[in-house]
Amino acid sequence: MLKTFEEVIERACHYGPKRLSVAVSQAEDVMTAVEQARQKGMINGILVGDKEQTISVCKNLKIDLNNYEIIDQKDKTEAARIAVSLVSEKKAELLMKGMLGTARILKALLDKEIGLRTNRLLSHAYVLKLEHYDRLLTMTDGAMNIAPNLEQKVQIIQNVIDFCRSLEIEQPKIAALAAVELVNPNMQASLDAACLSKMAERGQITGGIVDGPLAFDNAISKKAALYKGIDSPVSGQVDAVLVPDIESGNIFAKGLVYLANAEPAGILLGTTAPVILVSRSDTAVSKVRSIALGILMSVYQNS
Ligand code: COD
Repeated sequence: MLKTFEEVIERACHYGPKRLSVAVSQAEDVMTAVEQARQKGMINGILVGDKEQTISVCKNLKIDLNNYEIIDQKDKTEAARIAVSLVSEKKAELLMKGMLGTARILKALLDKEIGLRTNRLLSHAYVLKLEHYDRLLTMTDGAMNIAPNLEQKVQIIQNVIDFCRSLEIEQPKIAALAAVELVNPNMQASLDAACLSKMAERGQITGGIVDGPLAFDNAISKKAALYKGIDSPVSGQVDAVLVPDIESGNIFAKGLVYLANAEPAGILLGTTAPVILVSRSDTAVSKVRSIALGILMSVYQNS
């Protein structure tokens, strides 16, 4: 089980280099991350974006563009589509969102002709390393599915179980979060969480242990759970949390990043190939970590 980003990066270096297609490359943090990942032997890059601006950014950063293939496309929507197509045509093994809005790249990914759709729901996972937690904590879905219903939550959980397995976690422990740990018929998240837990018990979700409803304190702390009389197989050892909707997930992750110094990594799941998807405001460090996660997921998908 990989417990830190250092371990994740070490493993990704071992599996690299993989071909990475970058959608809209002309940004310093994007190019800094891509170059660091290249220098570590994780990737070779195909840069799709405004060539003139990419050259200028790389000149400032002293990055030698002879190590890259560049496809010139100034229009961001078109650049996203080209970068996605490179992956669907198997000219690249991974995709990375560069300097463009999330919804724009998601639309290209969902495109019936060029996109990276599978028969699964696409969902996003944020991976966080927190100072006082002994392993990586994954949260889903705070970036793609706006208000998932139970059926969609089943798929989001299945995606995150597979992702956790790419981190060499044999039986990932997933908490379906709500505001309470008892079912309250007026709180949909608690009803869904109870169903998800039962569905995992009955084999309708496979490969991991799912428990819920759990409030976040009971998920993350065995002591808090026991204090409330809850004996949960996931408490205190949770690998991933399912949040009720995009707002709760987004606020959860950004709260930890800005108030608890968590450095996030982000990846899109359920696609034919992994998609590195972090916020434009996330640092180059986050982006390198996300590339590393993408490589592990790619290896897992193709194993
Ligand atoms: N997985 C698989 N297929 C999907 C998914 C999904 N998660 N979402 C939509 N589809 C398919 C639909 O079945 C349909 O065939 C097609 O895609 C279009 O569906 P729409 O009309 O619902 O999709 P859009 O284009 O209106 O919206 C899709 C988005 C992903 C853009 C939308 O859900 C969205 O805006 N999500 C939030 C993104 C965001 O702003 N994140 C910011 C946080 S960083």
